[in-house]
Amino acid sequence: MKASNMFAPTLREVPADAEIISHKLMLRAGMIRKTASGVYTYLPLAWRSIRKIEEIVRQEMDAKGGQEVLMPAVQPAEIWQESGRWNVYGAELWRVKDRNGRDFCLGPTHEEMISMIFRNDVRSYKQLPQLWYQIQTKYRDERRPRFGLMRSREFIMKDLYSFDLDEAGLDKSYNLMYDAYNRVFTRCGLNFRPVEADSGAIGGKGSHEFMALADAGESAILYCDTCDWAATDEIAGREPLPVEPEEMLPMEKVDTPSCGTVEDVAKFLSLPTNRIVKTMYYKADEQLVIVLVRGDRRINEIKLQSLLGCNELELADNASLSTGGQKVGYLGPVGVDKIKIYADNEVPLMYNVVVGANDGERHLLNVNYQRGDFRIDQTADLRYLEEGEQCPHCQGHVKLARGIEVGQIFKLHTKYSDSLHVNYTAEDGHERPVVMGCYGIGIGRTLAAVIEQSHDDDGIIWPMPVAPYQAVIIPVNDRETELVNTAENLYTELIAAGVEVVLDNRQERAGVKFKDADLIGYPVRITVGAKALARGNVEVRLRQNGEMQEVAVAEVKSWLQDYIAAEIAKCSIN
Ligand code: 9G3
Repeated sequence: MKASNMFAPTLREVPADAEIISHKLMLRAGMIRKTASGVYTYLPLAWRSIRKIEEIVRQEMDAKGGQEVLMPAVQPAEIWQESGRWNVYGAELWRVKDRNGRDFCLGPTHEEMISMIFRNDVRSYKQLPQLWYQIQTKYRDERRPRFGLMRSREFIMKDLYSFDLDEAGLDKSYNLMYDAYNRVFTRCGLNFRPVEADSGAIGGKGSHEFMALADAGESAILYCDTCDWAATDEIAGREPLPVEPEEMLPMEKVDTPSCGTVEDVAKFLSLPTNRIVKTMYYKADEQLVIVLVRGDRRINEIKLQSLLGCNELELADNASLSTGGQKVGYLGPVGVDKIKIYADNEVPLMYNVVVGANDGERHLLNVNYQRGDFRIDQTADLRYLEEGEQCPHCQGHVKLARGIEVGQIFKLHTKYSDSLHVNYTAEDGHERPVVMGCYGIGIGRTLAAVIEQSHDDDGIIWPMPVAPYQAVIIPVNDRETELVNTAENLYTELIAAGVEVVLDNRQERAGVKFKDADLIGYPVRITVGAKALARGNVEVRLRQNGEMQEVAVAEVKSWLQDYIAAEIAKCSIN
């Protein structure tokens, strides 16, 4: 490719709405352009990298027995009505009408669609298992699209669906995909961790998210600094540590003026916050409930909502607490009879705790659940696991990291086979529901994550396997014939050898070409200059560490082929 013709509109500055580095760099390197909020055009450089990521994905899906299909993006409302999801999703489901006014949606995912295809044409157990996947554009009308390709309204996803005879079959398919995902992200040069994930609203147990570690990540991961345990902060948890028994002291009511928070009360009473029990009122589908958690912990509303099984969950505002003149900050469980009380697992083990007195600006000291001072209707793991706690699996310690979710795998069990009656005829002649799994990879997100993890102040540093081009040749001027001819001949030789190389033949100063080369992030920069050429050499510079060396013109091709092979091998997996 000659730079004089390459469409890569690089920028010195970026629009203010680009907040994270990958978004800024993809705009500045002339890789993407915004067409509408959350809707992007992939320009040539981005599209080359996207296609390389897709090729890696295809190879690994096919290696596990995946069969590639391409389903429509436009989906008839009927299949979503049959699965019961048409009314579950709100504005995020991108609904459209056809010329006859019939309802469709632009597919955000394809469980319904793929289930119909299976239901229409697969009958016998002999045909199972089946692993079907596609790489296709998805639509989700996000309320707040941002961060470029990280959270867009139209995005490319690889989604694979597995169909098995039974749970044992699903476990096998799930493990095949788990392994395939480790291979895909390793080959893309990503630093990632598979983490146990909340299987969310789509039901079924068993889900892992593949997180690319990055400070710009929207997900919080907790992992152990010693063993390979890792989980999203939404589900991470551990058994309560054993508590030293104490003599239960007599309950006592004390004035605690202007102590609205746990910290205020702890300071006023010169007690650590872990001697206080926080009392929070929530409205669960309009029903008031009380949640108790140790004073130094945070309530995990994902776990709470899952326990309560409610659709809406929000902290009760003061207005709904006006019962009996109670004040926020002075609420407690003692003496409460009508409202259901849920407590985190740590609470019933505590001794001589402090709670709000439900009586003006006062607190109760030495409250003991084990003495019956207050009621708990249900105890569960309702808190966030905190950084620094002991690992749930070993003596190591919990660390916190941000992550970009680039892949997610789910065990669906028979969620869709039940709702959509997707059955097969078993060996014994009985109809059985097929057992499903679904497995997604965000292709654009993977590209963005690579850039988040691999850049410097000058621009992108591409891992070789997903670089848009592998090398750039820069003649330092366009006047000296020998210099220009050497650059041209080298370019022709490398193209003939199958090296993905750009010749920067623009009428620009060398400095501009060097800046663009660093911004775009070509892994290798080959500079053709008079001094080195006088010695029969060109200068080769590695983008990943700035190392420079002279290589004889005649040696460049083999030197480059070896370097490219070595860099790809660094990202390969056994
Ligand atoms: C919707 C809308 C948004 C959605 C969904 C449905 C997420 C939805 C979950 C999944 C599960 C897996 C196959 C590939 C991997 C992920 N957002 N999910 O079902 F209607 Cl608007 O998509 N699907």
